[in-house]
Amino acid sequence: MGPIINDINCLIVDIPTIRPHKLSVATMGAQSMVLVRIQASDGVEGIGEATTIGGLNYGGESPESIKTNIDAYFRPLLLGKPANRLAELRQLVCKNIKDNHFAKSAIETALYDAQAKRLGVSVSDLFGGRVHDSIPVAWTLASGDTQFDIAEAQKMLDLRRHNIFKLKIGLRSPKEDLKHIASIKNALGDDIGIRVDINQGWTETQAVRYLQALADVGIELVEQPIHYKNLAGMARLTALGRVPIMADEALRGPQDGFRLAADHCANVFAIKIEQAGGLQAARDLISIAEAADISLYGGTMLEGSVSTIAAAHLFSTIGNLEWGSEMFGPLLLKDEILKTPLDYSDFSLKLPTGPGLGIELDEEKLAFYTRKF
Ligand code: MUC
Ligand code: MG
Repeated sequence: MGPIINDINCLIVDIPTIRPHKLSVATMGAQSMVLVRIQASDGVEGIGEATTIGGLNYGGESPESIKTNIDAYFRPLLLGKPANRLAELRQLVCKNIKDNHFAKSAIETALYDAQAKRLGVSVSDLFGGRVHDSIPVAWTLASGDTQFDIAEAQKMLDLRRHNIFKLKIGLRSPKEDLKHIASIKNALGDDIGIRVDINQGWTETQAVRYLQALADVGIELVEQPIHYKNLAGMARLTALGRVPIMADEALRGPQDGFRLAADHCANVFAIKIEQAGGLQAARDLISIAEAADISLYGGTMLEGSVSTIAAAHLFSTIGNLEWGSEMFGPLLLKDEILKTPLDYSDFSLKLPTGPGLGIELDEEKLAFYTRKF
């Protein structure tokens, strides 16, 4: 008989950010990560993570709801089930639990970590193996202060950590945002790629009015400018062809991806393993994009190291990750819960070579940052 799932433990880990992180939906001073640890009868442990932005500011799942739902629904459903039958487990979970994509992703990541460790391979091997050993990583400038952002970007360039930047806009008026973008663009020069993420902060009318201005100041990509449900609007903005449009919040799994591709709602898909519903769902989404000639980008929910590296394993298997990634979440945090932090150098994130996710938790740090109820 194969290994069975013996236990599932779920904790919330709170770590402050290095500076306030300002999005159109929230200002973050800390990140709350839900860590899932799954123990199997063969002694193998798998780790997964579910992390969202600003409690319920970004979407329908919060750290607290994720933990409650894992403890109350996922755990009893999965205890005693075969730990190595990943496709069967995914079907069981999807049949019995609707939505809850972030929680599903944490559970599935832990199962993949354990299964890869069991087989002595890395998680990327379970998705066909790496095409890349490292992934380009953009940094998000979101302090809310133009001069601070410029200094931060210069520092990242000097450190050779990031040479692509994403600006969070949509909190201020479009005119103020345009001034902010132009100052940063002028300071950094033409060779540095700059994108913006509006996080649904604009109406379609504002987007019609200001997309050309964004293109004129040198913005290369515009992420989720309008409400995630306004797919017809996304299609109209994409058809304008003023600047490439990337879908983020609108992509909550393969079915959304299929609809967006069929209706030409975006030029680029931001792939997030949590928003998609897990590694396998994200892989399905990637295949839909590839079939539709939609470009790919590795997106983040500002996850900590566990989910960041899980996503990176999957992204390393993509032939053409045309727009790179933004897997910088751990760098936004004041401290790290891994024994060996992830390797960010030469403007990219290096994939670890060890089995599973290739990471190890620092139990003391974890205990220190774990929320005590
Ligand atoms: C998002 O909407 O893409 C990614 C980078 C960042 O600063 O926030 C996230 C979420
Ligand atoms: Mg986004």
